[in-house]
Amino acid sequence: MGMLEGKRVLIVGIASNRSIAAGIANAMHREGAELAFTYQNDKLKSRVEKIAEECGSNVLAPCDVTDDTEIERVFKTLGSHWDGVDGIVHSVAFAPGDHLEGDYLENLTRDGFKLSQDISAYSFAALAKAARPLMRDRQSALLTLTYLGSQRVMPNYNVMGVAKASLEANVRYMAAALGPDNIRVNAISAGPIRTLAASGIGDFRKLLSVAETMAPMRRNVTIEEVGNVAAFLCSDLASAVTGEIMYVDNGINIMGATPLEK
Ligand code: NAD
Ligand code: 0WE
Repeated sequence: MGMLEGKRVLIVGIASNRSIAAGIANAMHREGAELAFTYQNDKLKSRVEKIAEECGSNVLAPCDVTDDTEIERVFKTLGSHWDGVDGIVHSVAFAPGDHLEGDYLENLTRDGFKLSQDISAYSFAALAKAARPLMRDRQSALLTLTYLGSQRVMPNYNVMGVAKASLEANVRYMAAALGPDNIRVNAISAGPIRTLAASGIGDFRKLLSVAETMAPMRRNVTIEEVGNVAAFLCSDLASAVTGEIMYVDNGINIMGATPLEK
């Protein structure tokens, strides 16, 4: 029996079949979960539809996470299909492109800071707030995606690092608030992966090759590997795990320096 048999999970954050959320959806489908999906805008609708179909789902709703009424509507829609929700995967981040390069302060604006916090950190709590009535008292789980740039300074990650630090603190405060409702809250801190969100980044190839060299496993992570850990964290096998930031990065985060060349 799959580890998510009988679980109903909402996937937020698919933009293509390379999205981390697509790897998570596939792993969760394989493990027996019933899935629903959101898409950010009409441009992405057909791609998400295709992945939903491959996962045996036709439950789809638009959701731009900056819009409270769209968030509300998602759970109205879900409430009409399902009597409750057992999991939400939040795989969403955004900062203005010009903020993800060069000197942090030179390129920082009040609006860029606000928008990155809104989309990348607040939205996780906003989804939890709206979903709480459907998720309480059924061994449910919330999961988000973060990156090491929250804890260490990574070149060019800049304002996103600050937003991810906020997201990770959100995980802990949400875990403390929702534990009494039997809702767990965790994050996966993934190593770098080539997705749409990464394709806009100059020198991402270089970052991937540095990561491969630094990682104890000497390779980069795949969306399938992230998907497997996501399925575990949203399953009852992880029933005592909450407030946790779990690294799925082939060990990069433990290193103090790159291995010395021979
Ligand atoms: P992706 O581009 O496939 O996914 C990002 C998603 O964010 C897209 O589906 C996009 O539609 C969504 N999004 C952005 N603004 C939105 C808004 N206003 N409303 C609704 N959705 C919005 O890229 P990805 O790499 O799969 O990113 C998913 C998550 O994984 C992000 O939180 C990212 O920070 C995190 N992450 C990525 C990497 C990496 O190297 N790719 C590493 C660690 C963590
Ligand atoms: O969280 C991210 C990236 C999220 C992201 C990506 C973009 C590109 C397009 C947020 N906003 C935007 N805005 C855009 O206009 N990652 C973990 C991937 C990533 O991005 C980096 C990285 C890594 C890793 C940026 C600089 C350095 C490393």
